[in-house]
Amino acid sequence: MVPAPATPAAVSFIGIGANLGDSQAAVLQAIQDIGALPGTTLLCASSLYRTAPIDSSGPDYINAVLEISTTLGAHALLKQLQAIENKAGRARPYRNAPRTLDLDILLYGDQSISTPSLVVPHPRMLARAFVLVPLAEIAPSRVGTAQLQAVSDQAIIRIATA
Ligand code: A4P
Ligand code: MG
Repeated sequence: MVPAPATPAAVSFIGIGANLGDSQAAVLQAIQDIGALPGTTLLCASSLYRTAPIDSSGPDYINAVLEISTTLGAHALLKQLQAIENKAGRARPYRNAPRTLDLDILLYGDQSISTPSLVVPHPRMLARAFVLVPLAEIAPSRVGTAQLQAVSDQAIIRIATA
């Protein structure tokens, strides 16, 4: 029998956010859960950051960004991330509501994806310090100085290593 061809691994960046309950514990648990996904290796985790809500409400957020290598396709990865959000008790009462855990695919290889359920690169990532600052920490070549400058009015404080 001819073995199935190996799925090539893609490097992907995942944004993590939480601002309900024990947000720091939820982010740390999510990092473990993502590293344990099938076909997935955690390459790098940013520090944890405390950030003021942007277009959202409630307590400050805890945010971080991960770099992973995964053989999951982008839509399969999204499904797995949503299962981790659900395990953390994610509810969606209204758009941009405070949340126990939010996992966004920021980048997936060099792919541009535009489907009803998945848009990559994440369409709002360049407008947000809570994405760009942790991304610049672990992948400085992916974020320009001008991009960081453009979000420098948004409150963000590094609080811990992951
Ligand atoms: N979806 C499409 N593209 C993607 C993608 N690249 N990654 C779809 C993940 N999901 C993607 O997401 C709604 C739908 O987006 C999903 O069903 C999926 O198919 P959701 O997680 O249910 O809802 P959401 O989180 O409210 O939407 P989204 O688009 O993730 O919100 P934003 O724009 O990312 O804003 N302020 C601070 N300080 N820190 C934060 O983390 N987060 C938000 C969320 C607002 N303000 C914040 C923070
Ligand atoms: Mg989301």
